[in-house]
Amino acid sequence: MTLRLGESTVEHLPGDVERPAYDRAAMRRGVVHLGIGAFHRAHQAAVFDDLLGRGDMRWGVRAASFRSPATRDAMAPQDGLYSLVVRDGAEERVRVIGAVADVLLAPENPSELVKALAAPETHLVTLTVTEKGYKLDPATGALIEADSDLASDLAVLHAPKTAPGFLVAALALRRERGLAPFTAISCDNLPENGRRLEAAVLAMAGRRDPVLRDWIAEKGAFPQTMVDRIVPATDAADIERLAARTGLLDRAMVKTEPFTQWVIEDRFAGERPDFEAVGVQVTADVAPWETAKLRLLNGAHSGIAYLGALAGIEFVDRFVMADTGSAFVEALWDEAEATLAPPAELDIAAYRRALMARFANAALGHRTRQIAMDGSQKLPQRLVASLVARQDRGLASPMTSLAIAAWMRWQAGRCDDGTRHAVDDPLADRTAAIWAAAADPDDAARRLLAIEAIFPPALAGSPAADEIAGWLGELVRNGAAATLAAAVRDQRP
Ligand code: CS2
Repeated sequence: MTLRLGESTVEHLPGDVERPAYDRAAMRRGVVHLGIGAFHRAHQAAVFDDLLGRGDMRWGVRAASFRSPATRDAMAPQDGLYSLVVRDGAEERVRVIGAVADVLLAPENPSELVKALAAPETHLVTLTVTEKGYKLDPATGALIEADSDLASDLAVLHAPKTAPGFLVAALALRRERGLAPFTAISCDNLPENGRRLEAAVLAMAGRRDPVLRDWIAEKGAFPQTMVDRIVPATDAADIERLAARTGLLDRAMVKTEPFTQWVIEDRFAGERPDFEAVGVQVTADVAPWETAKLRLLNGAHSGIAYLGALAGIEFVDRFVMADTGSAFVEALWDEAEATLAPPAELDIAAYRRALMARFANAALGHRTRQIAMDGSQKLPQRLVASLVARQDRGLASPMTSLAIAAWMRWQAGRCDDGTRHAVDDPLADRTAAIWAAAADPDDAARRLLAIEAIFPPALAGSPAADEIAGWLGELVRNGAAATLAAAVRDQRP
């Protein structure tokens, strides 16, 4: 039987595997992370590990899961240790990360998590709770009161259920105890993620106690961030391959690319690490970075996800290795780029070249279906924003429209070869009902465009709406592969 990675076995690892060079027993726990998935383990946790490695022992992480016990159950027997496997083509580097002290399961013991958040040594709270975890209506920015977890947190907060609920409960406790608030750092791919988190927390706190609300507004800090690293879901083959290489079983490993970027707005409520020393950019204005990343990287990702998954292309690298795939991505980027005001330090041409190479990293195994989930939450900032900005200037957006139409087709639950797939999206029931009621693809497109949480009302009846409806008809009639090929051909001069 293969031994499990953990404190007592880490010394058995082969010499080329990096491991924590600091004394984990001396690690304090200055960070609480909400939503420990693969992304956190490959991104922020690696940064805190770097800080610990430099001898600043304040930045160990207590992490929490909101739903499944899977991560806790994988990490607890490993004393929180896990491998970060960085793949670049044929090269692979393995590094054991020691920054995660423990993992709490929020629904199992909510008061333990509130206690951790309210602890005097907690200075930073980082969040990766996905777009839907903020419980805000994307169109209005108001709390989604129909959400049952949110309604429960608005009624009583002794056992919170939502991320904003936990933050408010803990901030109330900190205020009672005379402690400063922590800095709450949203690391989700949302525009103005810090403002949104702040809005959710203030709205909830205001219902409970206006004095608490004002205290948070005055003393709290919710910096904006841009986070970037491609982190495909780990599968059983990855775990076996790593065990064969290291001799130890690691059920919490994550695989990723060499590239990593974290830009944080310079806005902190109290103590913070020397982020700059470990490559994090701390800056006055994150928005231009965020917008460029959302519209270029994530916009292309979503287009690739829906067109690729419909056409039966399993991986992102397979999609961009085909001429039609890379031509589509370049044309989509031309459309998006025209809507950006990038920071002076960001060379968009170089960024696009690097991005295409990142997408083409065949060692990652990044599944189009992984990216396809939660489209209703992702589309507005990734694709619709560019489309609307272009329409305002009288510009057509054929590739952006095609990507949006492919999302619509995906929501129907059938791939081009006729196989059915589950639509993993908070609005899946609504979009399925639209497809069931629609007379034809044109009608389906019009009804889907009327979902105000995704599309601004001004889009209805516009030339862009006609273009989307036209593409949807073609996708249904001819399939994604043929539609994509024709679209790219028509683009060429
Ligand atoms: C992806 C992102 O799954 C998705 O929606 O577009 O997770 C993407 O890989 C990251 O934002 C890269 O930084």
